[in-house]
Amino acid sequence: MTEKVQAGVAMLKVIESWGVNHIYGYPGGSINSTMNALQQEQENLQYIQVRHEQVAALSAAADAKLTGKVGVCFGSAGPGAVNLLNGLYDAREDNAPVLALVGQVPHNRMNYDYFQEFNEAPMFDDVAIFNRTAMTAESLPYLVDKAIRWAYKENGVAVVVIPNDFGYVEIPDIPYTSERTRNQALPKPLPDSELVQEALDMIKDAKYPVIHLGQGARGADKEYEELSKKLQIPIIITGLAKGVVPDSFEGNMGPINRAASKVANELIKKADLVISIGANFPFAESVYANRPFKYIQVDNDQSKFGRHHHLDLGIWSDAKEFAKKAIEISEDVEPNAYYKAAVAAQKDWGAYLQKLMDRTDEPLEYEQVYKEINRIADDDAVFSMDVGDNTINSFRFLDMNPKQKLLTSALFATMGCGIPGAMAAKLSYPDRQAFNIAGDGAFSMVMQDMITEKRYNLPIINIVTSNRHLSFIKSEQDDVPQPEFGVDLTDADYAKIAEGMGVKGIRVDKFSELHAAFEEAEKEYKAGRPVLIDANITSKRGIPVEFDLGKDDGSIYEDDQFKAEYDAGELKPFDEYLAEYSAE
Ligand SMILES: Cc1ncc(C[n+]2csc(CCOP(=O)(O)OP(=O)(O)O)c2C)c(N)n1
Ligand SMILES: [Mg+2]
Repeated sequence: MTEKVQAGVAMLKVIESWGVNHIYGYPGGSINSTMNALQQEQENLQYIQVRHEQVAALSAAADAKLTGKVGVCFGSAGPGAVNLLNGLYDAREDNAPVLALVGQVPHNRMNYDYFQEFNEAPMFDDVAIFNRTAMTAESLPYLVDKAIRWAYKENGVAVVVIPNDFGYVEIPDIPYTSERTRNQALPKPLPDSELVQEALDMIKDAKYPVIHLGQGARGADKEYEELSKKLQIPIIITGLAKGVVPDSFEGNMGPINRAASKVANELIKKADLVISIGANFPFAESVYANRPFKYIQVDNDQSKFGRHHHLDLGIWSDAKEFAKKAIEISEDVEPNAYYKAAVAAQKDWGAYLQKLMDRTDEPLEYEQVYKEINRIADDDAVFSMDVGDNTINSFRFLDMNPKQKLLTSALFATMGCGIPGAMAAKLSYPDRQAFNIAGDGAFSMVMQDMITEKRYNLPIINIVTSNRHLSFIKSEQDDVPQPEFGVDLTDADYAKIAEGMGVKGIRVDKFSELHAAFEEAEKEYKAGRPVLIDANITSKRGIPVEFDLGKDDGSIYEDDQFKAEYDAGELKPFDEYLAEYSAE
């Protein structure tokens, strides 16, 4: 006779079979059969009790972004389900495979306007690529297996709604997983040599070519460094490609747009050819859609061709394979003025940032905080970066290499992703150092979950950059004719709040206290405990380098008032470098 197993347990066994070892969520009456199953499976699947369902979904999304493996979260019917949505949208926007289990009232209570009963399907329809309600207990494990397959296939969110009573029902204990057929990697598209040759011909004809590298090039750092040098083409990157080629590589000009380096923005304005490699970013319409450069796009997904700019050549290829082929069939380009000028300009930009980081006087500023982060960061650290000015500052000041990893809510850009990302990093990679870097606004959206760091002994280094403002939005208000309004924050002592949750909190008000604070924080996390540094910085704005300042011709770097405001006397327009090296 076939053995029996509870449907909820069978469902969890399917999830485990896909290599998942932890699951984030929050209990509720309508998900209690899953809680019952989690209790039985606790040796095989760790339940992480968060304090807000959005943290569960954001953490699951972060797991997936970090490891490529499906992340799993759950919430109860009605309010729990609604709270999940924020993190699920983050997963959708950043193409992260996530499974969300959602509670529902017992099936025989459905459609009677029962307590917390909602028609949940329409709510998840937009965010999910797979969205089903279990109709029988027997189908529950089967349905979850199918949902995981869809999450992987579409790199998106799969939702399974579970009428609570089904989870308790005894069903046949037979294999429900299809996981053993999973490890069949998709073939990588190889580039057509003729198309690569066509691209090389276009590069030869271009005066100011630029490679725009996205995270599709992860793992191809050596190849792109080589290609950049060989063809004398500077690289600009999308935000998520930070660390794909090391920041120390001379040809890496950093990201474009607002959270950018000066030189990357200048180069995109100058470019007559852009070669985009596995790159996605949300600002194409304003940053480069209407610029008159020629455009080559390399992507492993042909449906993405042409989405950012009119396409002159599309090459369906894996990013690394494209670089290898281009290196193989191209000839070396002689060192030229354009590449030299870009390298020199970027060096000066780097020196400018370093000068700001090296300041030793008061008051405490964010650059000094980043210098300390760089000082204590391991060479395979994970930086979970929340949304706000830290987006700009992390791109500029973190000194990253390809072994390290930056996590954020990139396209959805939700505040509150910092703690969930750092928790996911620590749970997925217990041996790697994890930072949460968040502004005071973003931190206070999810700070209750410091207690989750404490509960599970996740030694995370939490850094709060307290500037008592929503500075990122304040700057936006400053850039248009409107007064600042609603962007100041009432100050709080986040170190004390941490202490109240049993986490060591270190408040830093002065630069002179900063070094010691980081030393103390290091001791704490090395002892296996989370720690928080509340860095009380000023509300100073970093130098704006984005396009829409009305000075598209580079003359902003000749404006003494602008340069004085940002302590940037040494910065000069890119054309000056070009003139210098062309005259050599
Ligand atoms: C959930 C959510 N609400 C609002 C926003 C809009 N927003 C983007 S950045 C930002 C300010 C962030 O403030 P803070 O965390 O203090 O960082 P700061 O910019 O001051 O360094 C806001 C309100 C958002 N991205 N996400
Ligand atoms: Mg702030």
